Amino acid sequence: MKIKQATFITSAASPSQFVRSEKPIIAVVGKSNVGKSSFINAVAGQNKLARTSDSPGRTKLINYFDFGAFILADLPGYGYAKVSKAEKEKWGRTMDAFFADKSNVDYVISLLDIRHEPTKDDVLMVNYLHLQAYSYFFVGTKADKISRMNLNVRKKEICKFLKVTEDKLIPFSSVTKSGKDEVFAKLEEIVFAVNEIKGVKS
Ligand SMILES: Nc1nc2c(ncn2[C@@H]2O[C@H](COP(=O)(O)OP(=O)(O)OP(=O)(O)O)[C@@H](O)[C@H]2O)c(=O)[nH]1
Ligand SMILES: [Mg+2]
Repeated sequence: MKIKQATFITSAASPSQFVRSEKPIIAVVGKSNVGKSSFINAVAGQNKLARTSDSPGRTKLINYFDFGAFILADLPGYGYAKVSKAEKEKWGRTMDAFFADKSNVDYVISLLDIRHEPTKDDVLMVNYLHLQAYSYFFVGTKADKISRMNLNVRKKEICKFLKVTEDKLIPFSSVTKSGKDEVFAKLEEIVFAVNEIKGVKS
Protein backbone atom coordinates (compact mmCIF):
# COMPACT_ATOMS: atom_id res chain seq x y z
CA MET A 1 0.00 0.00 0.00
CA LYS A 2 1.34 3.41 -0.96
CA ILE A 3 0.47 6.51 1.01
CA LYS A 4 0.50 9.54 -1.30
CA GLN A 5 -0.02 12.26 1.25
CA ALA A 6 -1.66 12.10 4.64
CA THR A 7 -3.53 15.17 5.83
CA PHE A 8 -5.02 16.35 9.09
CA ILE A 9 -8.82 16.33 8.99
CA THR A 10 -10.04 17.64 12.34
CA SER A 11 -9.91 17.37 16.12
CA ALA A 12 -12.95 16.11 18.00
CA ALA A 13 -13.59 17.05 21.60
CA SER A 14 -17.10 15.63 21.86
CA PRO A 15 -19.27 12.97 20.14
CA SER A 16 -20.98 15.51 17.87
CA GLN A 17 -17.57 16.16 16.31
CA PHE A 18 -16.68 12.51 15.65
CA VAL A 19 -15.91 11.88 11.98
CA ARG A 20 -18.15 9.61 9.94
CA SER A 21 -16.81 8.27 6.67
CA GLU A 22 -17.27 5.64 4.00
CA LYS A 23 -13.56 5.03 4.34
CA PRO A 24 -12.34 2.61 7.00
CA ILE A 25 -11.75 4.46 10.27
CA ILE A 26 -8.90 2.91 12.23
CA ALA A 27 -8.37 4.03 15.82
CA VAL A 28 -4.89 4.15 17.35
CA VAL A 29 -5.05 3.52 21.11
CA GLY A 30 -2.48 3.11 23.87
CA LYS A 31 -1.17 4.57 27.08
CA SER A 32 0.21 8.09 27.21
CA ASN A 33 3.67 8.38 25.72
CA VAL A 34 3.62 4.90 24.14
CA GLY A 35 4.18 6.48 20.71
CA LYS A 36 0.75 6.80 19.08
CA SER A 37 1.41 10.13 17.39
CA SER A 38 4.93 9.04 16.38
CA PHE A 39 3.48 5.85 14.89
CA ILE A 40 0.98 7.88 12.84
CA ASN A 41 3.77 10.12 11.58
CA ALA A 42 5.90 7.09 10.66
CA VAL A 43 3.03 5.55 8.69
CA ALA A 44 2.49 8.89 6.95
CA GLY A 45 6.19 9.33 6.24
CA GLN A 46 5.92 12.83 7.70
CA ASN A 47 7.51 14.19 10.85
CA LYS A 48 5.00 16.75 11.91
CA LEU A 49 1.58 15.47 10.93
CA ALA A 50 0.58 14.40 14.45
CA ARG A 51 2.02 16.32 17.36
CA THR A 52 4.38 14.25 19.49
CA SER A 53 5.77 15.09 22.87
CA ASP A 54 8.19 13.97 25.55
CA SER A 55 5.65 14.86 28.21
CA PRO A 56 2.80 12.35 28.42
CA GLY A 57 -0.84 13.29 28.02
CA ARG A 58 -0.25 15.64 25.11
CA THR A 59 -3.00 14.43 22.79
CA LYS A 60 -6.23 15.37 24.56
CA LEU A 61 -8.61 15.32 21.63
CA ILE A 62 -9.32 12.74 18.98
CA ASN A 63 -7.26 13.83 15.99
CA TYR A 64 -8.25 12.46 12.59
CA PHE A 65 -5.90 12.01 9.65
CA ASP A 66 -6.85 11.13 6.09
CA PHE A 67 -4.49 8.60 4.51
CA GLY A 68 -6.38 8.35 1.22
CA ALA A 69 -7.58 4.75 1.48
CA PHE A 70 -8.36 5.01 5.20
CA ILE A 71 -8.62 7.37 8.16
CA LEU A 72 -6.50 7.09 11.29
CA ALA A 73 -7.90 8.44 14.56
CA ASP A 74 -5.23 9.37 17.12
CA LEU A 75 -6.92 8.78 20.48
CA PRO A 76 -5.89 10.45 23.74
CA GLY A 77 -3.62 8.19 25.79
CA TYR A 78 -4.69 6.46 28.98
CA GLY A 79 -2.92 5.71 32.23
CA TYR A 80 -1.22 9.02 32.77
CA ALA A 81 -0.97 9.35 36.56
CA LYS A 82 -0.76 13.13 36.70
CA VAL A 83 -4.10 13.73 35.03
CA SER A 84 -6.83 15.00 37.36
CA LYS A 85 -9.82 12.85 38.31
CA ALA A 86 -12.12 15.13 36.34
CA GLU A 87 -9.95 14.78 33.23
CA LYS A 88 -9.82 11.00 33.61
CA GLU A 89 -13.61 10.92 33.81
CA LYS A 90 -13.89 13.09 30.73
CA TRP A 91 -11.48 10.76 28.92
CA GLY A 92 -13.63 7.78 29.94
CA ARG A 93 -16.80 9.41 28.67
CA THR A 94 -15.20 10.31 25.34
CA MET A 95 -13.84 6.76 24.88
CA ASP A 96 -17.16 5.17 25.82
CA ALA A 97 -19.04 7.38 23.39
CA PHE A 98 -16.46 6.69 20.68
CA PHE A 99 -16.46 2.91 21.02
CA ALA A 100 -20.17 2.55 21.77
CA ASP A 101 -21.14 3.38 18.21
CA LYS A 102 -19.62 1.18 15.51
CA SER A 103 -20.02 3.92 12.90
CA ASN A 104 -17.20 5.78 14.69
CA VAL A 105 -14.59 3.08 14.24
CA ASP A 106 -13.99 0.02 12.06
CA TYR A 107 -10.75 -1.33 13.43
CA VAL A 108 -8.34 -0.69 16.30
CA ILE A 109 -4.55 -0.62 16.44
CA SER A 110 -3.53 -1.06 20.06
CA LEU A 111 -0.04 0.19 20.88
CA LEU A 112 2.09 -1.38 23.61
CA ASP A 113 5.63 -0.58 24.67
CA ILE A 114 7.57 -3.66 23.48
CA ARG A 115 10.06 -3.26 26.35
CA HIS A 116 7.61 -3.77 29.18
CA GLU A 117 4.92 -6.06 30.44
CA PRO A 118 1.52 -4.61 29.49
CA THR A 119 0.16 -2.34 32.21
CA LYS A 120 -3.11 -2.84 34.06
CA ASP A 121 -4.62 -0.19 31.81
CA ASP A 122 -3.34 -1.99 28.69
CA VAL A 123 -5.08 -5.15 29.86
CA LEU A 124 -8.27 -3.19 30.60
CA MET A 125 -8.15 -1.76 27.09
CA VAL A 126 -7.70 -5.19 25.51
CA ASN A 127 -10.55 -6.63 27.57
CA TYR A 128 -12.70 -3.70 26.59
CA LEU A 129 -11.99 -4.32 22.89
CA HIS A 130 -12.88 -8.00 23.33
CA LEU A 131 -16.07 -7.14 25.13
CA GLN A 132 -17.11 -4.67 22.44
CA ALA A 133 -16.12 -7.24 19.77
CA TYR A 134 -13.67 -4.95 18.01
CA SER A 135 -11.09 -6.28 15.57
CA TYR A 136 -7.59 -5.17 16.48
CA PHE A 137 -3.91 -5.87 16.25
CA PHE A 138 -1.02 -4.82 18.45
CA VAL A 139 1.97 -2.70 17.58
CA GLY A 140 4.91 -3.03 19.99
CA THR A 141 6.52 0.42 19.97
CA LYS A 142 10.09 1.56 20.70
CA ALA A 143 11.58 -1.62 19.23
CA ASP A 144 14.82 0.31 18.51
CA LYS A 145 15.46 0.47 22.25
CA ILE A 146 16.12 -3.26 22.65
CA SER A 147 18.28 -5.83 20.88
CA ARG A 148 16.88 -7.97 18.10
CA MET A 149 17.19 -11.09 20.22
CA ASN A 150 15.42 -9.49 23.12
CA LEU A 151 12.71 -8.30 20.77
CA ASN A 152 11.57 -11.84 19.99
CA VAL A 153 11.63 -12.75 23.65
CA ARG A 154 9.55 -9.68 24.54
CA LYS A 155 7.11 -10.38 21.71
CA LYS A 156 6.55 -13.94 22.94
CA GLU A 157 6.14 -12.80 26.55
CA ILE A 158 3.66 -10.04 25.76
CA CYS A 159 1.52 -12.30 23.57
CA LYS A 160 1.55 -15.00 26.23
CA PHE A 161 0.64 -12.43 28.86
CA LEU A 162 -2.28 -11.13 26.79
CA LYS A 163 -3.27 -14.62 25.64
CA VAL A 164 -3.09 -13.76 21.96
CA THR A 165 -1.28 -15.48 19.07
CA GLU A 166 2.06 -13.99 18.00
CA ASP A 167 0.81 -12.89 14.59
CA LYS A 168 -1.26 -10.30 16.50
CA LEU A 169 1.79 -8.22 17.50
CA ILE A 170 4.06 -6.27 15.17
CA PRO A 171 7.26 -4.88 16.74
CA PHE A 172 7.76 -1.35 15.45
CA SER A 173 10.10 1.59 15.69
CA SER A 174 9.19 5.12 14.71
CA VAL A 175 12.91 5.92 14.79
CA THR A 176 14.32 3.21 12.50
CA LYS A 177 10.92 2.48 10.85
CA SER A 178 11.42 -1.24 11.45
CA GLY A 179 8.11 -3.08 11.20
CA LYS A 180 6.70 -0.59 8.72
CA ASP A 181 6.29 -3.17 5.92
CA GLU A 182 4.34 -5.50 8.22
CA VAL A 183 2.14 -2.61 9.35
CA PHE A 184 1.43 -1.61 5.74
CA ALA A 185 0.58 -5.20 4.81
CA LYS A 186 -1.82 -5.34 7.75
CA LEU A 187 -3.37 -1.98 6.85
CA GLU A 188 -3.93 -3.23 3.32
CA GLU A 189 -5.75 -6.31 4.64
CA ILE A 190 -7.88 -4.20 6.96
CA VAL A 191 -8.84 -1.70 4.28
CA PHE A 192 -9.83 -4.50 1.92
CA ALA A 193 -11.87 -6.32 4.57
CA VAL A 194 -13.63 -3.22 5.89
CA ASN A 195 -14.49 -2.03 2.38
CA GLU A 196 -15.98 -5.43 1.61
CA ILE A 197 -18.11 -5.14 4.72
CA LYS A 198 -19.08 -1.54 4.08
CA GLY A 199 -19.91 -2.46 0.49
CA VAL A 200 -17.51 0.06 -0.98
CA LYS A 201 -15.13 -0.84 -3.79
CA SER A 202 -11.49 -0.77 -2.69
N1 LIG B 1 13.18 5.49 20.60
C1 LIG B 1 11.89 5.65 20.27
N2 LIG B 1 11.17 6.66 20.78
C2 LIG B 1 9.87 6.77 20.43
C3 LIG B 1 9.24 5.85 19.55
N3 LIG B 1 7.94 6.21 19.42
C4 LIG B 1 7.78 7.31 20.18
N4 LIG B 1 8.93 7.66 20.80
C5 LIG B 1 9.12 8.80 21.72
O1 LIG B 1 8.22 8.67 22.80
C6 LIG B 1 7.70 9.93 23.19
C7 LIG B 1 6.19 9.94 23.10
O2 LIG B 1 5.78 9.78 21.75
P1 LIG B 1 4.35 10.26 21.25
O3 LIG B 1 4.22 9.76 19.84
O4 LIG B 1 4.14 11.69 21.48
O5 LIG B 1 3.40 9.40 22.22
P2 LIG B 1 1.80 9.40 22.34
O6 LIG B 1 1.41 7.98 22.58
O7 LIG B 1 1.20 10.07 21.15
O8 LIG B 1 1.58 10.24 23.66
P3 LIG B 1 0.26 11.03 24.16
O9 LIG B 1 -0.26 11.82 23.01
O10 LIG B 1 0.74 11.83 25.29
O11 LIG B 1 -0.72 9.98 24.60
C8 LIG B 1 8.37 10.96 22.27
O12 LIG B 1 9.49 11.47 22.93
C9 LIG B 1 8.77 10.13 21.06
O13 LIG B 1 9.88 10.67 20.38
C10 LIG B 1 10.04 4.77 19.01
O14 LIG B 1 9.59 3.92 18.23
N5 LIG B 1 11.36 4.73 19.40
MG1 LIG C 1 -0.06 11.71 21.02
